[in-house]
Amino acid sequence: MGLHVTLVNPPYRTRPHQHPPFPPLGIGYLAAVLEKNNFSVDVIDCQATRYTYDDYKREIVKRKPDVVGVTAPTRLYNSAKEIIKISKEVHPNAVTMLGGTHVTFWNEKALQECPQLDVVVRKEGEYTLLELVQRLDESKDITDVIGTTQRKGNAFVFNADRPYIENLDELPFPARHLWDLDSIRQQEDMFYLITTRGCTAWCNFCAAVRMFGQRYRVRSIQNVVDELEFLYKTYNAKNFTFCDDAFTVDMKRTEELCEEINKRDLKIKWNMGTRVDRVSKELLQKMKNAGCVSMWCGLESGTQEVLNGMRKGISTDQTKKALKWVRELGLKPTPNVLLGYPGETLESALKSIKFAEEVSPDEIAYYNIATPYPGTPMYDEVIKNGWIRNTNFDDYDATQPIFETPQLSIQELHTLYDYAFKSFYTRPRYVLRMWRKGFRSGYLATKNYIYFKRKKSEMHQ
Ligand code: B12
Ligand code: SF4
Repeated sequence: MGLHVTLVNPPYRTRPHQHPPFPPLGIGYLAAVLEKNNFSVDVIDCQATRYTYDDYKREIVKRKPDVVGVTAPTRLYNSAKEIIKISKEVHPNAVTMLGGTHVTFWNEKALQECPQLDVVVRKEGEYTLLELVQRLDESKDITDVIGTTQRKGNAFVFNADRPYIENLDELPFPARHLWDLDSIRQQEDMFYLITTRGCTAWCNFCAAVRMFGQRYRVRSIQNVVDELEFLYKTYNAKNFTFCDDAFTVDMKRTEELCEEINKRDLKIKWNMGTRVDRVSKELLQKMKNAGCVSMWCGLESGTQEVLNGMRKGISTDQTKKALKWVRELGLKPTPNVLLGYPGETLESALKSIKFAEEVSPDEIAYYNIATPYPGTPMYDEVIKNGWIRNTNFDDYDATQPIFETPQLSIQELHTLYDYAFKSFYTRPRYVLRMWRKGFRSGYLATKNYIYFKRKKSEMHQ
């Protein structure tokens, strides 16, 4: 056995995400590739275990890592730096690495801001991490490994990007066995997987497509259903979430996937997210027949000019049509609305809120505040115009205004965000509709109604 690697999911420094924990697929894939190549790996998932930094320190003292790799999307970036600092303090000889969506576009800055950090891995990480670990294992120099940014004296070396993995089938399934699945499943009995990387669109606010590329790379249907079947048979898994950014871009492939699920007689339920312009009623029906129960989608805005400004590439008519089909077929829709994109006015934001209520009047609506993630054109625009008002990445969870424009102030955005939820959940017709769906739905809707009615909203004043 060669070097030992510890991979870490940092804790939230403030306001934990409300989502129940599950093995993050990024760390799962990295670990699986290392294991396949006979390196020993363990995972410290501070979110799943609810570890504080003190708990992490106690835990990392017990382990003997030669490499500590930490995942760092924007919201966890500050926390990831803290984890790197503790790791180096405890194991000064361990090589420390950060990877993920934030540091990919904040690579030199991360090295500047965190003296204890040795290597930043940019974009897709599996083979870059493997090469780093292999070279370290053979005591070879790592400074020219592609896909990384590193120190060289007082300067930085920005090595070329690593080409994307062409054949995703060659990756092993995520190493979920490194997590305490029993405890995770007690919180939510759901298995997460991803079948594609990249997207054909190029929305201005999206970090994912800048990470994984504007080409839609797909796993074969056999390979995807093998993973489903493996989880079904090994863990008796029945509920799945596909984390793909746009699950149905290749509609023919989605049909084939559904056929294969049915052919193998997997009695499963699943949900997925996609673009509203990449579904048809026929496809949705086939998906339902294969166990699909719900669909989330980026509705983003009810105003065509704002949608065009985002380069979302959809029309409000497409959204109306797609959500009508979803509802007619009895699938659960979860439209996501993005409030405050540059160019948004009070009027257009209110129109989006009403649009969401019109096209998807029951179940849930999800409102996000436009957040400028490094690496996106939206971030560049916000910085260039001097609109940024909050640079603490702990707050970049899309629930708080981060910037203001001449059209919309921070205060107005706060008010709009609160109003959006209040407006959605305090419609008497909404509560009635939800009671028609059953006791649980009606009860929750009533609870929400009372909660939001009591909440003060300046929009009504
Ligand atoms: C599933 C998902 C979630 C899940 C779980 C997140 C998770 N930890 O996996 C939940 C629902 C909790 C979630 C929440 C949020 N999410 Co989210 N989510 C996703 C989604 C759709 C898939 C993630 C995934 O599994 N990707 C596939 C794996 C293989 O990729 P990966 O995790 O990036 O890992 C690879 C590389 O990054 C790298 N890597 C990562 N870590 C490390 C570490 C080391 C040491 C190395 C070497 C390499 C490395 O190698 C990995 C393998 O190739 C992505 C979009 C996407 N396509 O990635 C958005 C995405 C990650 N989410 C995003 C956002 C904005 C959020 C929220 C703020 C949204 C919100 N309103 O609450 C929160 C923030 C939570 C957080 N912890 O940051 C943005 C992140 C932007 C950014 N700069 O951080 C993304 C990219 C979506 C987008 N369109 O831009 N999300
Ligand atoms: S459709 Fe979704 S994944 Fe594709 S670029 Fe737009 S936001 Fe990103």
